[in-house]
Amino acid sequence: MIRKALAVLVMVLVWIHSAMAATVKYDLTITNKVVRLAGEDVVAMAVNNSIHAATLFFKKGDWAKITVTNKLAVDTSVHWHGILLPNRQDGVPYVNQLPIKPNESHLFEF
Ligand SMILES: [Cu+2]
Repeated sequence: MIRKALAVLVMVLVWIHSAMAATVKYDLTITNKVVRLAGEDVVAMAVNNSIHAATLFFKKGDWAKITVTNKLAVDTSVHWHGILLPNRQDGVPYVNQLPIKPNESHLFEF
C-alpha cells in the first residue's frame, strides 16, 4: 500500500515538474562582421550581429529550441559546452550532426 502511494506521489511530482517547464526559444544568426581590433579592421564571426554572442537563459527543466541560421560563406555549427544534452544535439560537425550549410538553419532541441 505504501509503495503504491509512493509511486503515485512520484508520478504526480514528475507531472508537476514537467507541467512547470517552459519552452524557451532563441534564433541565432551567424554572420561575418568587420570589427576594429588593435587599430585594424578585421572580419570576425558574429552571432545576431554581436561579438561575443548573447547569453542564453534557461531554468532547470526548460525545453530549449534554438534555431541557428548560417549566413557565412562556409559550413558552421554551434557546439554546446557545460550542458548535459542528448549527444545528437551537441553540434560537433561530422560527430553529432552534419554541419549547417551556408544559408541553411538547424534546430537544436534539448
Ligand atoms: Cu567540446
